[in-house]
Amino acid sequence: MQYNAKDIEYKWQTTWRETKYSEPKNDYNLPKKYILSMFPYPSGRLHMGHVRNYSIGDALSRYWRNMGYNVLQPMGFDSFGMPAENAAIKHKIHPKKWTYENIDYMIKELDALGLSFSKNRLLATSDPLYTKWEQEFFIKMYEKGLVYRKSAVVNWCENDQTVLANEQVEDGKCWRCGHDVEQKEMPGYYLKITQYASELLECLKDLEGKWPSQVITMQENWIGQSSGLEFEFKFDDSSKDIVGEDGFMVFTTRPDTIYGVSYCALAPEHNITKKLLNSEFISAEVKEKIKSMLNQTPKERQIADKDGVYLGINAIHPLTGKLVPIWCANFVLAEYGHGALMAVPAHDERDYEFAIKFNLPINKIIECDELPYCQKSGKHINSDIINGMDYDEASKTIINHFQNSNIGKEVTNYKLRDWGISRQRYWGAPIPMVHCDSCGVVAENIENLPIALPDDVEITGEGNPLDKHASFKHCKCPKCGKNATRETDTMDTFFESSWYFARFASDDKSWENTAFDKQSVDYWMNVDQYIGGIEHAILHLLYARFFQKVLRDLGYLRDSEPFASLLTQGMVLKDGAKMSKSKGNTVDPDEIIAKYGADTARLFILFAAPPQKELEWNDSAVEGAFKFINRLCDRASNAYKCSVLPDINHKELDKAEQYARLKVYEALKKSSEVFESSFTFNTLIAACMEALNALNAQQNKDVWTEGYYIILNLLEPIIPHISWELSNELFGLKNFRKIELRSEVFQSDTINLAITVNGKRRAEVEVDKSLSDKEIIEITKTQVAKWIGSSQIIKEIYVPNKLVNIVIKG
Ligand code: ANZ
Ligand code: ZN
Repeated sequence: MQYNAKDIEYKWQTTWRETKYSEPKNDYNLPKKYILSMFPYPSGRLHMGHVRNYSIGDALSRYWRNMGYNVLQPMGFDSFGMPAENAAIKHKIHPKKWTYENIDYMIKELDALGLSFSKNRLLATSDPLYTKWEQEFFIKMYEKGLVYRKSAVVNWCENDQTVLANEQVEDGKCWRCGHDVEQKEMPGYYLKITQYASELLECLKDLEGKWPSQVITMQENWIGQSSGLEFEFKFDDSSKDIVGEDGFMVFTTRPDTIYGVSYCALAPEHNITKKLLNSEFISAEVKEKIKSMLNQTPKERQIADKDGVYLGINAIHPLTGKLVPIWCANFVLAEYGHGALMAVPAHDERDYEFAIKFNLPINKIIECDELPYCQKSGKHINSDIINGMDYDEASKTIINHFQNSNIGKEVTNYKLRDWGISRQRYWGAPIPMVHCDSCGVVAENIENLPIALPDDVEITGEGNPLDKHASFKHCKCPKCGKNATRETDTMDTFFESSWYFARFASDDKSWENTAFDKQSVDYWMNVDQYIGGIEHAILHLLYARFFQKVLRDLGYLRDSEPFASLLTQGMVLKDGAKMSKSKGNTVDPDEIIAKYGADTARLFILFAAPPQKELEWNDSAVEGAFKFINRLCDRASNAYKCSVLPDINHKELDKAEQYARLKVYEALKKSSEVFESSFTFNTLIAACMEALNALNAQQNKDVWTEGYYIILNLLEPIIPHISWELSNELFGLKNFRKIELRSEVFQSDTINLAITVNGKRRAEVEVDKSLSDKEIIEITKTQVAKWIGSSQIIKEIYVPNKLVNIVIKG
């Protein structure tokens, strides 16, 4: 057969569309698999990273369909966000038009790859019907106290003119444009992800072995749980008068070091620091110092030398009663613990550096040779009630003492911060809140949703166009009916990607009337296999886990975790660097499809590397994939048409025929392991190639036909178009089903043995099982005669079914 990729692919893509091959069945009694690839941003064109991601997802989907499962593999677009607006500013095209035109084009590209996505459930997150439900979630979360408004210092990107979440700042730079992030105080809405910190951490344990350990560790660190003691340092009388407060709280993970405290330090943003800054008590010089620290971004502070200033006030040590000086220091984080710490320079690196610089006392309280000594092991000294104790005992004793005396308590702290979701941009979901002079901040009435984005805006790049849109901005208060103003900030687009997977799981016919149709969502959720880039290890994957739990608690969803299993695919490289427009090393998927066809592209991508690893683009390997498909077509003439597999008596076959069958069934055996756990498609493809070669080394038509049938079955998830074409010719598409292994193929009368001489592997030999140990040793000796030479044989060791080791002298 002459291989004509273009016609074949067009033909089968048409068939799949017309027969609704890719649509899941509405039969909730069938076993199901929900396979999901991370949906794309509609930037305009697919890149090779997408092709890789979706080829993996489609291979898994097709495999499970062939195994008789009801498969949901949906697709959609994460279609709100800044690039659309930036394109609008640059090319004077409306973000909506730009977005939906891109979506139309990308759908064509996805179709051209033969990806079996459900079309009924296609969605774009900028659809008003999507906005409607997420605004409802927002309001329900607000009613539950999971959304709140506050003014806070936020990450501000001047280039994108918007606030960024902590998760969206990478090394002090904007995750989108790379511009330096500034600190700016601004009001905004926050989602209380911190309320779920412990559960988010706890549930990670259940994901072990099912999610990459790297992702689990990154999330653990990001959540950053630590437990310790919190207590109040009381001021001495004169400081109390100056500040007008009793004291301040500190958090320590090392209560055992309490006798080593020689000063306390407050963050520059700490309330008490601010009070002093606005008072007459501290000198202009001290104020200058504080102001200079306030002007540093957290990132600058991290790399800056330790710096600080004495605030002229003192606290009383809770156990010794001694005076402790209070400093303001640049290494104290305003947003962690209480923004204040007890410093133990002898046993903490940062406290030590600071003490050396400002000549503060260093009290050693754990036996050690060198300072600072930051380990926990060692006996406590100079520590009154905990003298002689080790870390565990000392910690417990101090915590008990504080708790029993009611002056402190054991607490757990998290690094995780609440998620700021306000964005000062147009192309996003409006935050459904209203500001009323009489009622304050009021949630919109659910009946009024969606609060849709107006289309008639002028996008200039300066300020938020919604602020200048009178009919959007001016509204009636949902509570008192008076004139009010609508919130003009829009939501972080990660809000949309935090629940799209559950929306897909809901029957599309219900989308008008409900966020989720319970029966459908309970059947499909959770996602059996999620596939996407490791770059989402924290951001999206943490937010999605949080949403799943919130939506569960709001009664929408049942499960606690959205993604049962996660596969993070590696990057696509060319010339050793990640393919990117800026480096100019991209390969356009459309061109590869036009030249070779989608099957070649898919085969190359799945053959070149295991999916978790980086994939280096290689033109000659693409050519090789194309040649393999051609060879597969050529071989079709060796098989005959049939509707039932030939009945083969394995025992009656000759060696080459038996070997060919063995290779075919080995590939079949491998397929379940590959599709169900390891995902090393490359090894399966290699096994199919080997099987095809083995078939070619024999002439039995029955063996050919059976082998060819099975190989097409195994390759269908990878190269679907040509597999359907060839199958249809020969077998009438009957072979896309579960094929049982045949045990007799694996039963052999011979065994393979390795032969080693003095422990070094020298040869391999196939021997008849019925031979005695002695006979076997004699045969193997002749095989390695050249390594034995004239040397004396000292020992002959036979490890049954494995190897023979010959030990010689010299
Ligand atoms: C005394 C001490 C002695 C501490 C010692 C450590 C070692 P993790 O483990 O990351 O949770 N700390 C508390 N609040 C802070 C803040 N707002 N900014 C910067 N540092 C702060 O860190 C907890 C430890 O970091 C606390 O335990 C505190 O120093 C400091 F040998 O207290 B420790
Ligand atoms: Zn009102």
